[in-house]
Amino acid sequence: MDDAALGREAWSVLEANWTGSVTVPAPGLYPHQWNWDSTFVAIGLARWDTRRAGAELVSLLAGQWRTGMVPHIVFRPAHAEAYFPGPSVWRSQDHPDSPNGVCTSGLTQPPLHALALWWVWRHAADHDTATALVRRLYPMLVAQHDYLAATRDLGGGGLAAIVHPWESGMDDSPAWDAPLAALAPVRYAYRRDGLPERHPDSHHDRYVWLALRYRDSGYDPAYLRQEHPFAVEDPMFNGIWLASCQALAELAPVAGADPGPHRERAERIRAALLDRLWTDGAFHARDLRGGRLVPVCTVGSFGPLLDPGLPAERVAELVRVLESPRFMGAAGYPVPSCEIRAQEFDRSRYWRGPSWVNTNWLLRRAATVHGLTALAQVLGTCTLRLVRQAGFRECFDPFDGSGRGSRDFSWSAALTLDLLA
Ligand code: 2M8
Repeated sequence: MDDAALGREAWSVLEANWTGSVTVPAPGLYPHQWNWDSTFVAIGLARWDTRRAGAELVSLLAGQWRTGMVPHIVFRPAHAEAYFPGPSVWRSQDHPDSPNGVCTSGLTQPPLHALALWWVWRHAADHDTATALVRRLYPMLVAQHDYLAATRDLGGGGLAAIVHPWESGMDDSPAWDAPLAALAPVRYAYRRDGLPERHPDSHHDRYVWLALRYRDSGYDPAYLRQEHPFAVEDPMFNGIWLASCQALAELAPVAGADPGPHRERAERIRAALLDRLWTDGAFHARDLRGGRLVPVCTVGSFGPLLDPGLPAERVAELVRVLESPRFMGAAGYPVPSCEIRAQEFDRSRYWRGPSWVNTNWLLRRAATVHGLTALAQVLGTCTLRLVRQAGFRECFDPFDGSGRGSRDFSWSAALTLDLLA
């Protein structure tokens, strides 16, 4: 299939998943608006349709809480309980800080929003629309970053902690196995049907149990600090936050604001990443409750590469790991979501092995900011080969490139549009 035909197919997926105000991740399985999915959709649309890229971010931020937290799901009322856990589980409307008239979850996802807004602004065909968008969204993104700094620095070292695997966007990554295993065994009555490969063992029960505990605390920051049993500093979440701080610094003058505080925060995050998460030639997640670094390396380990200011020797070490047989060197199709040599690696299970278009895009962006053009080229070309061969699937087998999970997946289509540019 030539580039033009692939681009047309990507557009038709995005059209089909567009509700008139938001793009849902995939038909059927994900009938609501998901947080980082919408940021990838905005990135993909940036060069082609400034208004719709902006609308995607605006509709997502309509779900922002008064605390600054941007929720991981913004529910569409017509499909309220079509996904579990739905609004009746999260009960956002009972909380005084939730937005009026919008039902959301109570968790967040990687803070890619400022980078996505910068991408839209930087590539916009319609410059006036993009400038107005920056002025409108800038204060909301400042509030988001302030929330992370004030409420999520549970380790006290300058990084944001995730309090649930869903917050990582890489739900059942082996990086969360040990912190989840340390939880008291739970059985929860509800289960989603039909997806045996996605939630092995009793992980899904633990996900629901963790969400309910947080909800029952009243989404209380003090509960998170003192009692919540899952708190992890993830290098991907924090690498994305750092890149978004740098993006906010670039956008600040457009909004008539001072870029200084964003630059300073980016530097603090970089220092904390190096100090707290670096070991054995790579970044590793830190389990704050277990008090240790998680040994397994995943695609999340490369998140801090998004920082152009990462010291050169660290960049070189990370790229060595990325290109080694632990990741790209032994995979036919980059980048496996877990290192291939790990016992937990599973080529067919969701975030435990398959390759994903969104993380490939992030690593291609990281390669670009470090001037690693050959690596960026390989990541772009191989990702396009995946979608050409297997379609806009949710994820892909890293050895043979066959598709896994949902079909017609929005971020796979949207980022294809960007890669074709
Ligand atoms: C997956 O996560 C949801 C929960 O948020 C799920 O498993 O049901 C992840 O791949 C996540 O990254 C993504 O945002 C979401 C929607 O595509 O699906």
